[in-house]
Amino acid sequence: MSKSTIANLIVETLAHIGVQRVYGVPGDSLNAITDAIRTHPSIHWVHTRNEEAAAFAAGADAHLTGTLAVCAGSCGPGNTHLINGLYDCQRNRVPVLAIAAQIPTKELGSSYFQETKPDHIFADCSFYCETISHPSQMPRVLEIAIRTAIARQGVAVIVISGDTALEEAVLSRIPLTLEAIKPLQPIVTPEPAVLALAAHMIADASRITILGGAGCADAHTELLALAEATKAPIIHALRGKEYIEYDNPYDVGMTGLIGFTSGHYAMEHCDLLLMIGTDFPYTPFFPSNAKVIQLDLRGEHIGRRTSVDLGLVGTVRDTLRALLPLLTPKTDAGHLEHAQSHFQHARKDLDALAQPDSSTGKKESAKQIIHPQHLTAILDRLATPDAVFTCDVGTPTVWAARYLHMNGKRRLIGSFNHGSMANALPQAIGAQMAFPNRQVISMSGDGGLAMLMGELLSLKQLNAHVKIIVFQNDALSFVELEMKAVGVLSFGTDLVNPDFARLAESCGLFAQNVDSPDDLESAIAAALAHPGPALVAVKVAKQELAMPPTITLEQAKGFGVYMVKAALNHRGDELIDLAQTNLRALLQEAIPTL
Ligand SMILES: Cc1ncc(C[n+]2csc(CCOP(=O)(O)OP(=O)(O)O)c2C)c(N)n1
Ligand SMILES: [Mg+2]
Repeated sequence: MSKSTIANLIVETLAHIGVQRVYGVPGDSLNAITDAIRTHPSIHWVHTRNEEAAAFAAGADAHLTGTLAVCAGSCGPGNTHLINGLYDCQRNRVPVLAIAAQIPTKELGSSYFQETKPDHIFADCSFYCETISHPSQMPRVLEIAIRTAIARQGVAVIVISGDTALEEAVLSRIPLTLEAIKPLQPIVTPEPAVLALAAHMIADASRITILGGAGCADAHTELLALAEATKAPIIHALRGKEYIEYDNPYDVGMTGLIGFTSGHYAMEHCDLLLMIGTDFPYTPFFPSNAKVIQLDLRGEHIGRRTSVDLGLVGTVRDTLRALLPLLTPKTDAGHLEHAQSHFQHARKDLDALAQPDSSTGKKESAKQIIHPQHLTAILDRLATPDAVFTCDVGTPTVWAARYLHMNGKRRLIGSFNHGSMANALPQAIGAQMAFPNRQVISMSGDGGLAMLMGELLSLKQLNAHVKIIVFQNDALSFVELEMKAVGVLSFGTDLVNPDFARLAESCGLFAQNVDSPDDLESAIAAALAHPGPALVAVKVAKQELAMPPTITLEQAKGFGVYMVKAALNHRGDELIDLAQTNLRALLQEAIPTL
């Protein structure tokens, strides 16, 4: 190692544990760090147009590689731009280190140009946020930050002034190795007596349902063995979709606000719910009359969504391995079969909605509507077996949840816990940088894309071959839907959009607009085949019904109130629009009798 500055030591340490990329935007206060990266042989600077995008991209990189990813922002606004993306990383539980540069040390506390208090502003979106104010703290503070991000699977922030980064390192050792970090992922199981209690409860139950989440990531085999032994249907939370849904005969879909009927059915009809590695947040969707066993590595999560009869603290794979031998396999598959047939029915209905209008018997109008379900089904069919999908918060998340098929190799990344718009494009950038040869598809909302549209420029510059599919409904559609569901008139949700294809072309992308179902498949195929970044903006039906097929009385009332209000306000056109695009949804996704 060359004679080191603190900045060199930081970069050298990161490279030593395998970090290959640092996402960010440069700035005076970051100069020492960016210069150390410039001169380093194995670590690369990934230049985004906004620090928020850098944090989102680092999050996706960490999600896919399973290892630490790093982003950086200069002092003041460079820090504050990072925040939304870091919240997403923290809540997606991915290990990300943020390097937050600070103003010159001698100016601290004087309300200097760009001065902020990083330890305050990052406190809520990180597990660790410390300032390196003297060379003697290095490399210890950095090591603790790295270990915290990996051990707790979240964000750690180191704050450092430009002048401190330029100081000579006191210690030049780099003791941290990947091997030293790996044991931080432990094997945890509950004690045998608690497992025996769980086995008793399972033996006593006659209709068991499993709700699985992202905690099942490496436990597909064990989860299926549990379902087989208990004859239980498996519902997944959205973050569990990529790990649970594939090769899974017990899968009965998703529950929650954007889930579908079979998920609700399996939940409502069980007498024992097994929550496995999930922090599914929507209390009203839990069963009202069932016992609950919850398994989670984080004991503090147990019982925070619904009351739990037995909590199991442990890693999912290891705990299930310990529990399975204690179970007497059940023989009555009645509950499972009911749930499966309900699922097949719901799936058939959803798949029918993914057909173009003409194939559902609807009379062809002069200009056919493109249903977003149809678009997503085409995307699902044409994407490669190991494609990485990212989906924007808004209706693209709904369509991804319902129409993308996971297979154990494909990946799905969203902002499923933080729920931030504009996540898909920057996450796609991170995915593509981590896996340059994999197909990466960003399912972008027109609102979401516009929010971080500068990142279109990053694609060409970074040679990132991301394929962007814009669900162009000229609205903040999901919010409109939420407004309708509570009986509020749409307000502030219209979008006046540019010609997306021309815009993208001027950013160096291969691009097309599509407004007819007849052109859809060829346009998507051409974009996916293009050897570079590409965008297809698809004019999709605006008022497509995305609410769960199980519409609660409250929600149904809301729609009713909306219609009355709309009529009173002479918004007949909107009503007709809603009716046209949703008629078939309302007919085909009949409210189930639970
Ligand atoms: C940063 C941020 N601002 C606002 C919201 C509230 N919100 C949720 S979905 C949505 C609309 C998204 O619009 P678009 O990207 O066009 O997707 P669409 O639902 O229209 O398909 C909004 C405004 C949010 N989740 N995140
Ligand atoms: Mg939109």
